Amino acid sequence: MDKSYLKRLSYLLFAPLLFVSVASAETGNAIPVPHEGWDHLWLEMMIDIVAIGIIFALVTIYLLVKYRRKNPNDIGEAKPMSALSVMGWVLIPAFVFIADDVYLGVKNMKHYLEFRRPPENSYTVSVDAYMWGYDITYPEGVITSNELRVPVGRPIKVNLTSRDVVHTLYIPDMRTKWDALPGKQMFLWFNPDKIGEHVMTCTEYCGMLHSGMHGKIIVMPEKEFAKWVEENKPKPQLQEPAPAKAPAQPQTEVKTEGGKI
Ligand SMILES: [Cu+2]
Repeated sequence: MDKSYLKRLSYLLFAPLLFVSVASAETGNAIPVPHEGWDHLWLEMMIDIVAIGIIFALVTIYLLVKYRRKNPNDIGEAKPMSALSVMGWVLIPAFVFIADDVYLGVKNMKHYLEFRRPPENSYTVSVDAYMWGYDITYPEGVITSNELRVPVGRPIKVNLTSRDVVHTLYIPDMRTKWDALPGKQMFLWFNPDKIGEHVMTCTEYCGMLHSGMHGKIIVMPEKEFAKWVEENKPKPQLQEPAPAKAPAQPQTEVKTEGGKI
């Protein structure tokens, strides 16, 4: 086979791999927003599938029309193909699929690694799942049930466990979900980048009232959140003053009828 053809084919095969590595390079130190990344990846996947589907459909339609039987007596004849055209027909379509899969797979892995690596300045809360709700403990000592309040723009790490059976903490708007297992500490994190409310819910069937096991996440401006924490954190107990010690009595002599004791 012509060597220059093979050389050109190898460029064609490896160029997208270079593109993949550039696409997956880190883009700076900004805190990632995983839910935007997942949405972007989903959109890209849909566009790729549609584009590839249209290209393949057009080629198929073209071949069907070009090689259709034009009169009832036509008998098809198989024209021998050159080795080059056989390789082209096999390798090019396969390569289009594989290159796209590799590209999407690398981006998927990048988002997954972000999703499992909470940023260092995360605000950390503990969530205890139980039949059928969530208890949330904040680092300042505030405890809430089925309502997680968080400051906007700060990554939130959730330490997750369960008191009884297997549950899940699923936050659809944040594109994140993890199991809460009894006796085990799990975690997830998300970046609430806009003020608003979001649903959190259990997606692991956990008994009679599983469908009622949900709550909300309230993303608040930072100052309002700090005020809320201040108002709700446990107040230090006022200690009653210790009773003053009775002054030492001067020793007196007790006299009895019989004289001194
Ligand atoms: Cu549950």
